Amino acid sequence: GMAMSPVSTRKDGKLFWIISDNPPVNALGHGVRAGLAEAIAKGNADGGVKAIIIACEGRTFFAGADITEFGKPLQAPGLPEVCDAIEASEKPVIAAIHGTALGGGLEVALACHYRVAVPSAKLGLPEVKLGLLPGAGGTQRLPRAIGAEAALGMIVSGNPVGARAAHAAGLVDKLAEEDGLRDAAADLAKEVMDRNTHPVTSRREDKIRAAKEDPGLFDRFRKDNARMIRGLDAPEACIAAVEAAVNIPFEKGTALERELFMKLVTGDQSKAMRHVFFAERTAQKIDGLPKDTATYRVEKVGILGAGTMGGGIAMNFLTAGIPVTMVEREQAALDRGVAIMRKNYERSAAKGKFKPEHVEAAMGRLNPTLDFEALGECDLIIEAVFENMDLKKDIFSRLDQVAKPGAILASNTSYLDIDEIAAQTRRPDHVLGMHFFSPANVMKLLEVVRGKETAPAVLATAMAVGKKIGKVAVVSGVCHGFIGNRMLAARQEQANALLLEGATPWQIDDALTSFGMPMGPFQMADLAGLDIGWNPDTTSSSTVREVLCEQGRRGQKTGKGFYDYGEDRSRTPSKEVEAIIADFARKSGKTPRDFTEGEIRERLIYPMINEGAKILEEGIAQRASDIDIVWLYGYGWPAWTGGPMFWADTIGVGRVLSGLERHGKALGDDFEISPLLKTIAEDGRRFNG
Ligand code: 3H9
Repeated sequence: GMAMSPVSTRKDGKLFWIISDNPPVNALGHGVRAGLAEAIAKGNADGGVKAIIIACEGRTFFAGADITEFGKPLQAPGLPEVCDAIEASEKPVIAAIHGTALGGGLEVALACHYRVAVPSAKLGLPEVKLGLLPGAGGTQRLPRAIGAEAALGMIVSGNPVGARAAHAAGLVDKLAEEDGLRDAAADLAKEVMDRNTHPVTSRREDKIRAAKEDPGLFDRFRKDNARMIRGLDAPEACIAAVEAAVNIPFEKGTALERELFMKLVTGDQSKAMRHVFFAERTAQKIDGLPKDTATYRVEKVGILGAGTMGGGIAMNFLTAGIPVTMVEREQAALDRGVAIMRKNYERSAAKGKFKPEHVEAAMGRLNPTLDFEALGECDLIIEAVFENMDLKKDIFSRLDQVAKPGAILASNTSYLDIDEIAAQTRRPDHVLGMHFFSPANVMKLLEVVRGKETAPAVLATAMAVGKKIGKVAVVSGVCHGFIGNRMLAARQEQANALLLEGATPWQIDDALTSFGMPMGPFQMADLAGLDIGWNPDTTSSSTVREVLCEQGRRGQKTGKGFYDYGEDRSRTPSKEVEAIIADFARKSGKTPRDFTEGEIRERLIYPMINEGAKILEEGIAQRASDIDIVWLYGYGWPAWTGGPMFWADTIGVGRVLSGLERHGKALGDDFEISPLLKTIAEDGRRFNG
């Protein structure tokens, strides 16, 4: 009944307030929709009411439909009906917007006759990021409010705009003072309540006229954004719906929108992308740790090493406003590192991602020094020197000497045993791994490696720090390579074996890029440099990679590796490399054969899933969705498949098992199928619940 409704109403003279209070983000679940519909009817039925205002309590205006309701039977009223009822209200309805008016939230606002917002508010239609299109009239009303071209940009990117920009575009009618939203809404209501007519977005024609006269707009947009929308179903649906807004009547346009929405919401891509949305948030939760576990203050960060990783890691903190002391052993290395950081910032500024004055502000927070003792004042110290256990052990025992009591000591190691490193200190409870992914200032993943003795508060602090610098942090236990690189190694082993069995590097890479990965293992190797860990003094032609290095093919930086590279870094398959591989295979007694793309893909991806299952059964990852997040944000796994474990769920874990069994011996003498994977397959269950 109404008593439990998250929506309440209040009469204030001639004004009728409709207030939603549905924490945390005022999602438009069934209760809110029913409450809104009832309240609009009530306001219209009351003869004394002249204007209606919709506002929200808590941190935000409606942030969208309730995503947890998707995939379940709809409980009436649906959001499109609620929006239509708002728009059909005889009395003007004013939306009072703070926080984020997103998705269904902006659709409600668009159905209102007027919109007032505080300057800090953000407005957007992010449905595309969930594999959807706005399904409550947004694709039809937004173009009518701001024009088709601007609407395409917002709907297909899914990125919100600030209230000031929205005001300039005509999406917001009035900007309020930051703390004066309700007053401003009431003022506007009083100003308009005696007018005879009010703007009805669905009836507007003025803003879509330009697109009617320029029908080529849509194909141009498709072409210009081909890269961004590759592989995805939702963007094309968004474009088609906006095109309909321009060309056919509103009622027909909304019918098309509805049809497209239903198709997408029940499809695999949107299911996967909704999984990603919740997986990202679930990753923050640490088993056995209360949500309110106290954290340490991190106001000053130390970074040891000014190389590519150290510099990239430092930039995250500087950008977030946190001062960094960066220590190197030699002035030249320090200068080089600082110069690269500055260049990276300036490049971002040139691309418009950063204001020039922010470059100076960020660099101004950096204290580059050769003085190891300067780390003594830091709350968190991250070691980012090269991968060598003896070196790291030495560094951690020295860090333990200079770091202040309570300081957290973290290693950016990608493979090494954190417990062994922690044992070098008198504070193993204050040691953990913080593993960033290259380029560290760009990739969103942070693996937080929990040592045997890492204290809860230390773990919670590292997770909070990750969030503060805009990363998605995932907890991993200690093992060789942690979650991400351990699975990468399983894939690499198969890639190397496939080469000798007759698959070419380009076939192998293509099998992954056509799946949606940004690059394959051999493109990745060329980019990183084939000579990482290669020693010209001890090289013995024992792997294809060694032979390539011996012949001067050391990757992109030498113009050739597995591929040949042009001046513009364009990549072409190399006959020379094919000959080297064939020769190598012959010497190892292998007879090359042909492979289909499907077989290559199975050989590469199924063993990764198997490794993921082992990571789960050993308790290295807390949950399958954490593994998905690692691959999505650390390696660019395509979001529309939901990550490796969710993809396995989608195609069926049984299919993965039978594939692994079918490949049998080819997977290697040491290859073992994970007992967990086997059980899940045999029970017909899923990794992700
Ligand atoms: C849509 O609207 C479709 C319509 O066009 C058509 C309908 C017919 N539903 O992110 P946070 C939860 S599609 C359910 O940590 P922040 C979230 O899981 C929707 N739950 O906070 C988390 O739960 P927990 C279009 C939701 O301050 C908690 O709220 N809208 C929803 O960092 C806090 O979230 C979107 O895509 C939801 N819609 O960021 C917007 N939203 O605490 C999605 C959040 O248990 N939301 N939760 O882990 C966001 O982008 C961010 O949550 C927001 C706040 C920016 C609002």
